[in-house]
Amino acid sequence: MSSAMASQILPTSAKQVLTGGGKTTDRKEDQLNDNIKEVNPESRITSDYGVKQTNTDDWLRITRDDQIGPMLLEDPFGREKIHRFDHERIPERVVHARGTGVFGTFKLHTPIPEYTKAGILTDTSRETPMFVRFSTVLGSRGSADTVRDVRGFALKFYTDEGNWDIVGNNIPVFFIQDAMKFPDVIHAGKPEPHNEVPQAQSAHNNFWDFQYMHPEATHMFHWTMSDRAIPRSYRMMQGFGVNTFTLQNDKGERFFVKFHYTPTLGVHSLVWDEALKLAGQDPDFHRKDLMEAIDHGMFPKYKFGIQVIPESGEHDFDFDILDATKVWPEDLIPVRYIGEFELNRNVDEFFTETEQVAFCTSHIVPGIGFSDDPLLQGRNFSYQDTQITRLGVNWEELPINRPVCPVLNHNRDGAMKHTITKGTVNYWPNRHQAVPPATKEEGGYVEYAAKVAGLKQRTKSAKFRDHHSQAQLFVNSLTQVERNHMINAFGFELDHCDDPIVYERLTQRLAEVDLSLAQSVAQMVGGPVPEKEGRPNHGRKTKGISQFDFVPEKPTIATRRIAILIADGYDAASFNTVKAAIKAAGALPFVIGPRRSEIYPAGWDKKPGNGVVPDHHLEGQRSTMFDALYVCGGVDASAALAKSGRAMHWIREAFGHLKAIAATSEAVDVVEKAIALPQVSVSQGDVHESYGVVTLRHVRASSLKEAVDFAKDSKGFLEQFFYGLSQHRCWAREMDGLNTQV
Ligand code: HDE
Repeated sequence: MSSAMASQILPTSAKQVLTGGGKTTDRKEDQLNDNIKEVNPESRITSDYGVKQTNTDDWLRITRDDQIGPMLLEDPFGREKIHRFDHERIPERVVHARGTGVFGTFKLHTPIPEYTKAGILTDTSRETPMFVRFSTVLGSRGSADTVRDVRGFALKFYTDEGNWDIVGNNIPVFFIQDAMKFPDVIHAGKPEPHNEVPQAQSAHNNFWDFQYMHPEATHMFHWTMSDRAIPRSYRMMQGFGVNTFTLQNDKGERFFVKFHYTPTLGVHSLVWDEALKLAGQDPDFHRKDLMEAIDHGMFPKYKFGIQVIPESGEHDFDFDILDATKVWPEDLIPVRYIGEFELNRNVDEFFTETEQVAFCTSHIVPGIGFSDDPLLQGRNFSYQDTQITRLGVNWEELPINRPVCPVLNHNRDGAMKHTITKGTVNYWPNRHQAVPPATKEEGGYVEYAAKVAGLKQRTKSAKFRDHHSQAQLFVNSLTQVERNHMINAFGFELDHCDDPIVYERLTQRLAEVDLSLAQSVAQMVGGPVPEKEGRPNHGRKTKGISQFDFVPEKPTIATRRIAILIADGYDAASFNTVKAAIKAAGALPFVIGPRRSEIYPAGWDKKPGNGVVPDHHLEGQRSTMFDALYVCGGVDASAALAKSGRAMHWIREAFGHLKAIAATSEAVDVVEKAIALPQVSVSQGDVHESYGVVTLRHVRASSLKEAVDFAKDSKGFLEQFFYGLSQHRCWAREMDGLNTQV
């Protein structure tokens, strides 16, 4: 095999080995590289114990006169191959089984020594390597990415003082206040016990039965019925540590803290119909989206922020700050952004990195501590325990989990121990003074000396019993668009419950939060429509709840996927201009034709090289996989597209999913045929815009001069098209009821 051939088929890491590899600026990457098996043109298949094999296809067997005889148990290679295969699977995570991971780097820009002595939060010269795993909660490892669910957003910082994990979600609150309820909420959400239905869905009797029976879930289930539970991309999703942690400074003072991470691309979601379709059309949609962006060098970035409350302020609020079913409203406690992380490297191997990565909320570093948040306290027990079941007791020696700082102690043995510790003693204290604990001055972790006194009992403080105020705060803070989506989400979920007691009671619970919401849902799903509010709505709102609060300051279409529809006879000038402009704006153009072989422009011979080979064909992909659509003109191309039911469906569906659509010359007729465009609302020269559909009718570029003219004309056209896309979706289309043609 030539090295050129090898570099085509080998994974990135192996390519690095072939091309010399070398040290990077990332300590974790260097450490991982030491574990990478070298693959080079001289590599040959060996058994696991190192013997080169000549045949890996035929089991050793008896043959006679070209007749096949019995296989021999003796064959060590045959047995090794099958035995290894039989044991390839490890238990999937009991929750968050479906996920994807990437590497990244954290950089601090604003040190906070006033709150903490943690090096990662005080030293701006550091670049801390990270591993991040995104996940859904309920589905199995093979389930679809776009289902309605909470998303896990777990961070592992490989700091100089040890690993620090924030095992967060994309929703800032949780269903339960006490870890002891976790098996119940998860059992209720997972497939039902009698038939293992449904997969990766909360739309079933048991889930909603539990939500009603367990009122502390009220706030959280409003979040999961909002658009937060159907993100457009992991790159456009917030993350939250959810639990209340503490920070401790050099003076020994302690502060309560919540961690936030906010994407620079804004917070955006799919629309529900699109999410449903994608679950079948491209179950890997989110993981592919993330890998694609990183492969293109479009590294997702997130601002890292903190909300801080001094220890003395613990009881200053009408909610308990240790209650994970409550947010700390941003109007009261603003988020202060102190750093940024970017995700910049895809894994080399999914199993050894993403599947074997293991997070623990209990993994904190000096300067960071726990609080008495009862959910956090339980989590601190659970994660270490689950990793032992999933990966074995030596899971922290696995390359992906290993800290970048020295690890040395007297823990020993257990299955699959890798490291070899020299020395004659494995206990402390010992006569050699070998491996003593560290002092504070040496960077040892010193627990905060908290005073604790009280009664031992199974109860929580009174503020923990208010389950409605923040649910109201959430609903009140949504925009009309978001509220409508939430009503439809409740409608969908409760429609999948066939036990009337489940959906009837749930709508009664909704009336304790917002009467008109409850009425709308009850009308959709059946059962008595509540007439009276269960309790008065306090009417308060706060920022940081609505996704519209996170629109990037400067409109951007960076990283967005734009489909360009063409057919034979397309107009090359407009095609080239628009495609180049999309790239220049940092977005990704994808050419879609009736076939994935060369498509020829108007006025050119159908000779290889004169046209363009599309990235996909109309049947191979769907509009759901793109953020916007440009339909390119040309007489023959437009006639062909207008005749294609699938092309019509692409346009209609993109319109129904509120996406920006643009068309030039004859393609304007194609778009108008597909969708009943309402009256043109904005018209600027030849450019017309109506409900996010931007058209430029008079383009003809049969000559160079005309092509240049088009490039000039297209300025307003492209600006409007791109602006529409930067707003993510055309909400006016939905508000005015025009999106029904999906
Ligand atoms: Fe988890 N959770 N969890 N969880 N969780 C796990 O640990 C658990 C909770 C979260 O990408 C498990 O390694 C308990 C809240 C994420 O590998 C397990 C309680 C939040 C991930 C576990 C909670 C999370 C997990 C399963 C209630 C948001 C995926 C596999 C006290 C802040 C991490 C594993 C990854 C995974 C237990 C509640 C987030 C069983 C007992 C609240 C992102 O240990």
